[in-house]
Amino acid sequence: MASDFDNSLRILVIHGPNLNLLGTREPEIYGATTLAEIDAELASLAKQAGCELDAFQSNHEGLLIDRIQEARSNADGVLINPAGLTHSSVSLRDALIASELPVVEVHLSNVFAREAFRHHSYVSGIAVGVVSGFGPRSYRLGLDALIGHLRDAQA
Ligand code: CA2
Repeated sequence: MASDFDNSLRILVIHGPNLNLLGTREPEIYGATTLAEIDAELASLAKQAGCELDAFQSNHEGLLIDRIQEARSNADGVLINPAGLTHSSVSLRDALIASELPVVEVHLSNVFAREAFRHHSYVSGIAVGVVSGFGPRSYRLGLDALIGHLRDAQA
């Protein structure tokens, strides 16, 4: 665990490809909230809970994998919306496994109410849990669940 000397937990939030467009396109599916607003709210919730939070978005699979590899030594858990890579990336799954960190997967939309190709996730099987379908609230619920999981493991 990264925090050997104090009780504060470090959470890495990962946003996959195209999520930088949130609030600017397809609001009927993904809502009007921007990614910056989601990150600001998560940072505030984490602070209230006494946790440190770092958020990272990229449209490049390799950069996401690099950041997850780094997290092994500087984070205690990962909250991730892998976006389209959810349904395609064995490499992202492998990086999450290699990090040996607890992972919570979140989705804004209910992927099971959408096209069949969105029903399979390469991440869900290695995640502690999945939150899908609640818009930006999915991130808040996922963060709360991840912090709760990490605190249980500390006890
Ligand atoms: O519902 C989710 O959070 C998804 O992870 C979003 C992905 C989609 O491929 C997954 O099946 C479910 C798509 C992210 C694209 O985000 C956009 C945001 C605004 C405008 C266009 C795309």
